[in-house]
Amino acid sequence: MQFNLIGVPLQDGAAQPGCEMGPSALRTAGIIPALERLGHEVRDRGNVTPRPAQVVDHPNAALRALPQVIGWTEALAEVAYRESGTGVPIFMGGDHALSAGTVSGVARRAAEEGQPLFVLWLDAHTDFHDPASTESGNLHGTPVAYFAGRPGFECFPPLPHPVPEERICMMGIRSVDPAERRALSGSTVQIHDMREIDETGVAPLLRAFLARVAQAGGRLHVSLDVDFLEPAIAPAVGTTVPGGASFREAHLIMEMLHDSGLVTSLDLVELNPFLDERGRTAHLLVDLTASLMGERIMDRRTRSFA
Ligand code: 6HN
Ligand code: MN
Ligand code: MN
Ligand code: MN
Repeated sequence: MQFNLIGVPLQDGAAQPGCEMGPSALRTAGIIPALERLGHEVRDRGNVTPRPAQVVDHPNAALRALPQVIGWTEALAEVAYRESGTGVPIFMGGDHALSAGTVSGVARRAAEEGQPLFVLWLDAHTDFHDPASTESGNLHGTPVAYFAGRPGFECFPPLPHPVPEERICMMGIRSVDPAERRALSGSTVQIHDMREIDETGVAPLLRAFLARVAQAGGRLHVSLDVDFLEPAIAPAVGTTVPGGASFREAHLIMEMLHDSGLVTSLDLVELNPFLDERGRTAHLLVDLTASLMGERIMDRRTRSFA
C-alpha cells in the first residue's frame, strides 16, 4: 500500500502547548520504518502550513485562536483532498481541531469517487461542541460537529460534503459536556461509551460497525485521539481521563480494522511529546499504526530500548 504521511503541527485548538511537536515525535519514534517493514511504500510529504489568519469576530468571548484554526482547516481540507488521491493519508497531529479539515477533504474525495464516507472516532471525548457552545473555548472540542454539518460554523470554511451523523461511530467516550450531550441526544451519531465497552467488549461493537460500512460499499476514516487510551499507558496528552481503552483493546481495534480492508485515511492526534515519558506514548501510537496497517501479533518482536 502507498502511505502519504502528513505532519500537522497544530496546537492552537488545545489549551496546553506542545502538540506542535507531535509530528516530530512520531517521526522520531519510527513511524516510517514501522510501515516500511510491513512492505508498504511511505512518502513523507512534510508538514502543512496553515493559511494566513484573517480577523474574525465571534460572540463567544471564551473562544481561543479562532482565526488560526480556520486557517488550518482551509489548508488541511485542500491537503487531505489532494493526498487522498494517491494513497492512504496519515495525518500526524497536532491537536484534534485538525480533523475539521482532514475529514472535510477526504469526504470531498469520497463523494467524487461515489463512495459514502464513514468515520470511526476513538476518543474519551465527543468533540461535538460548536463555536458558540464551547465553554473552554478550545476548538479541538468542535471538529465532529463541523464535519457533520451542524449549524454554528458559519465563520468556518464552507463544507461541501458533510458526513451524515449516522455514518459516525464513536468509541471510548467517557467525558461529555452538557451542551454536547444535548446536541447528541437528538442525533444519530453512534456512541459506544466505556461502560458499553466494559460490558460488551470492543470486538462485537466494532464488528457491527464495520459490517455496516462494508454493506454500504463505504470507505472509512479513523481518528485516534491519544486520550482514547488509558492514561497509565499513554500519558502524553493534555486532556487525560481515567478509565480509557487498554493496550490490547486498542490493538484489537487496529487489527480488526486492518482485516476489514476498509480504512482509507487516519488521524493520529493530541500527542503532546512535552508530557511524554521517554517517548512511550509516541512509540505506542507507532505500534498501533503498525497493527492497523498489517502487523500481526505472531510477527511482533520485543523492542529493546538501548
Ligand atoms: N479533544 N469537552 C472539553 C472541551 O474543552 O470542550 C474537552 C475537549 C477535548 C478535545 O478530545 O480533542
Ligand atoms: Mn478529541
Ligand atoms: Mn479527547
Ligand atoms: Mn518470554
